[in-house]
Amino acid sequence: PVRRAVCPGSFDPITNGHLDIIERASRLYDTVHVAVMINKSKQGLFTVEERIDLIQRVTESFGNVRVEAFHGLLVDFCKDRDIPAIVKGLRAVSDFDYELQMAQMNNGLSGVETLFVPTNPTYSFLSSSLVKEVAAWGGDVSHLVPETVHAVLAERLSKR
Ligand code: COD
Repeated sequence: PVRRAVCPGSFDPITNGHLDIIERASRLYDTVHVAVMINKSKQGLFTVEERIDLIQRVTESFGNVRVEAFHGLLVDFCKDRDIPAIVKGLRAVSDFDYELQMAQMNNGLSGVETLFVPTNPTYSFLSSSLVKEVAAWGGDVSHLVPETVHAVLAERLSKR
């Protein structure tokens, strides 16, 4: 049987921290679905289509990653695709409270399991929002996001 997992998130935009978790998941599972949440109440820097395009470009070489948008409950995304496992990165204890709550809620809703991968310490301080803030003020984020993302980010912020 095909072993599937999902890496969900906002990915606005994808960072090296996200990419590290997706790559590690892609070595453990046959197919990894990256699920990009559509959040109508929160406008991002990138549209969902742009985020998907960037993720596809930077995960293409892994060979087993599928990138899709979703709205509604993550457990429904999992149910529709027969995905039994959610893979999440844990950066610090501060992530743990909320992640544990979501994992338990999702398991209670549908039986889906959540597996936590400890973040590569190089990226434990990294988030999409900090990358955007630092880049917006001209800080160097080239070591924090894939090259493709860095180029698009610089172009996007220069137009604001
Ligand atoms: N290193 C490693 N991993 C990282 C890093 C990093 N530096 N940064 C982020 N990650 C991983 C984490 O696992 C994180 O959870 C994931 O990437 C996504 O991060 P973001 O910031 O892009 O996404 P979030 O936190 O906005 O995503 C939240 C979800 C979309 C996962 C969540 O809101 C959700 O499941 N929503 C769907 C609605 C639903 O089902 N709600 C009920 C939940 S119980």
